[in-house]
Amino acid sequence: VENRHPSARGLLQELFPFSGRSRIIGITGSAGTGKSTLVDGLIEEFCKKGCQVGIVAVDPSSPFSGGAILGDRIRMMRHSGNPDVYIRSMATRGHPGGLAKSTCEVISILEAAGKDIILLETVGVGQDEIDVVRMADVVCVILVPGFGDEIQAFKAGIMEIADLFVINKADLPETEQAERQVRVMLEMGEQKKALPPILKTIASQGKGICGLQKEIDRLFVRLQSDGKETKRKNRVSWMLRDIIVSGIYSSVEACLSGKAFDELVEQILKKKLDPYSAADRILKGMKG
Ligand SMILES: Nc1nc2c(ncn2[C@@H]2O[C@H](COP(=O)(O)OP(=O)(O)OP(=O)(O)O)[C@@H](O)[C@H]2O)c(=O)[nH]1
Ligand SMILES: [Mg+2]
Repeated sequence: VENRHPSARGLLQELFPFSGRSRIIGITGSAGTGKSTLVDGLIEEFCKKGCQVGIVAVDPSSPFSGGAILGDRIRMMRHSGNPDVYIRSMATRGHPGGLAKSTCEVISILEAAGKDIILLETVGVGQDEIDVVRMADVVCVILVPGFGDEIQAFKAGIMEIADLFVINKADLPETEQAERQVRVMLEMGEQKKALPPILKTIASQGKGICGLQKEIDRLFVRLQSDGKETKRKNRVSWMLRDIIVSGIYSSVEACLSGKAFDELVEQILKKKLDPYSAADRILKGMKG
C-alpha cells in the first residue's frame, strides 16, 4: 500500500467493510518531546488489558527522518516480539499531499487485522501532520517543560484539535510553570467545549502512564455519547478528499513533463504562446 502497488487498491476495497472498529489515539508534539517513549508505555498498559495494539509512527518529510524512525524502533523494541503488537513506521518523503491517504490506508489494514487500539504518532510540525492526527478519535498533544517560546511557533491548529495535553519530562524544572502556561493559553482561547485535561508524565520512568491510559479511556467513554459519529464522518471525508486529490495529482503529473509539455515551453519562450493559453491547452486535453 505504501509503495502504491497497483494491487493495493483492490485489497483496500475488500478491507473497507472491516474498518472503523478500532480506537484511534493520536500522539503529537514537537520532535524529542518523548512521544515514542510515551507510546511504548501505553502499549504496555493496553496490552495488560488484553488489547491488540497497532502503532503507526508517521515521520515528517525532513532530511533528518532516518534518525527519528530509528528512534521509534529502538524506543518500542521490547514489544516487537509480542504477537499482539504491530509497529509500522512510515516515512512520508516523496508523497506530496498523500500523507493523510496513506495513513488512513495503513490504519484500515490494522483495523481489519483486528487491532483494538491504534496509536498514531506524528510530529506536529506542518499542516500535513495536523491533517493526519485529525484522523484520530482522541488527540493527545505532548509538551515538555520550557516550551514557552515554542508555543508561539506551535500551529494554532494543533492546539484546537487537542483533547488532552500531556506535559512529559515532568522530572525537569519548570513543570508547574508549563502547566500554568497551558492552562492560561486554553482559558484565553475560544472554547466551544470543556477545557481539555492536562496531565503530567515522566515517560522515561514509566510515571503517569497508567493515569494517561485511564484518561484516554474516559475520553472514549465521553466520545461514545458525543462526537464519535462526527469524528468518523470527518475521517471518511478526509479520506475521500485525499483519494480524489491523489487521483488528480497523478493524472496532472503526467501532463507536467514530456514532449508535448516541452514543446509548449519552447513556444512560450519564443513568445509564440502565452503561459495561460498553454495551460488552457493542457487542461482541455486532460478533460477530454
Ligand atoms: N528527562 C526525561 N527524558 C525523557 C522523558 N521521556 C522521554 N525522554 C527522553 O527524551 C528523548 C526523546 O524521546 P522520544 O520518545 O524518542 O521522543 P519523540 O517525541 O518520539 O521523538 P521524535 O520521534 O524524534 O520526534 C529520549 O532520550 C528519551 O529517553 C522524561 O519523562 N524525562
Ligand atoms: Mg518518536
